[in-house]
Amino acid sequence: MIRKLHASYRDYFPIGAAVNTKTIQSHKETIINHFSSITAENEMKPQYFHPSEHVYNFEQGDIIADFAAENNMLLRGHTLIWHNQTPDWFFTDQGKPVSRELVLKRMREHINTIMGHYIGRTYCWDVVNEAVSDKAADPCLRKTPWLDAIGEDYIEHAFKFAREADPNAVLFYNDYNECDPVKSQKIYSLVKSLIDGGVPVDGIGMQGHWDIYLPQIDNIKRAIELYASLGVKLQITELDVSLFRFEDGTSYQEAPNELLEKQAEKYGKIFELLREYKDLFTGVTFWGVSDDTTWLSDFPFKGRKNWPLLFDDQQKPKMAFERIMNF
Ligand code: HXH
Repeated sequence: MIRKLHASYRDYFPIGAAVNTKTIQSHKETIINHFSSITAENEMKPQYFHPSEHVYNFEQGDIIADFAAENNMLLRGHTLIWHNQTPDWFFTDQGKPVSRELVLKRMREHINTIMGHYIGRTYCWDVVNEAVSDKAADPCLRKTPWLDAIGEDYIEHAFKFAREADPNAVLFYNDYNECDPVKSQKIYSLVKSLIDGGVPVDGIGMQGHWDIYLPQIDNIKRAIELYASLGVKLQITELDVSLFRFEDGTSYQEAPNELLEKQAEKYGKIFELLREYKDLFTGVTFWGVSDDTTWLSDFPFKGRKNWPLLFDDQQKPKMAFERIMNF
């Protein structure tokens, strides 16, 4: 008898995983057994969808959307407006400086075409990803080509275009380091000013790229309460719990048991907290399926093996899985 993760959380929130066109085959059983929602790890980013002006490539995204539909899973769209994995053509005009109007027009067409293609299949979208700066001293908005080309109102335009493209999609602002007291305040201010201005933001996506030490549960709790005070929906959109502090370059061939125990404990506390706040959360998504394919084995150190997920390299449930299943 398989104990299914998503079934255990049926009365709480959908449980998702980031997948790609390879893992939906190689990890099919694990995905179907334990998750009720999927996100494309890369295939639904601007780079893939919109490689050059008026050229769209939905092939890879459709494979993932078909997999979701065949298996009755929710599909989270990730992501429309971002400074990474976005082609340069958006911000160029045959060697001339690009005009604000042209970039806005491209943004609208981009959002319209992509959301239109997946209408009725993606129930929500990360409309804008990672627009807030990290450092206390920096202005709230990260310096990006979108900001440079359009100005500070690029975010409100993105959300308005998104609402227009698919009025039923739940629209998220998504970011990382979202529990850091400085950054969470900036994210709060940004979303507050959008909502106060009547911009259609429905939710805040807390990425949740965490580790066994940080953020502390108290900071996660504080961030949840801060964001919830805006009256928006919340999701954890990219959860993983690294065995290493961000800047620590230590590497191991095997995951030390003592660290896996700490990880199980951290996951246990995180899910205890999320269950407590179940009325606020409309989804919790892991950034991968099992440890053999995690992005963290190439980031921030190329080739430094990590074990941040609930399933091991053989897709077997880890201690962390047991911990969040027993409540
Ligand atoms: C997420 N970014 C993205 O939303 C997701 O699409 C991607 O697949 C993986 C993670 C997390 C992230 C944010 C900033 C960042 C790196 C990852 O920037 C740094 C780059 C180098 C060093 C430190 C931070």
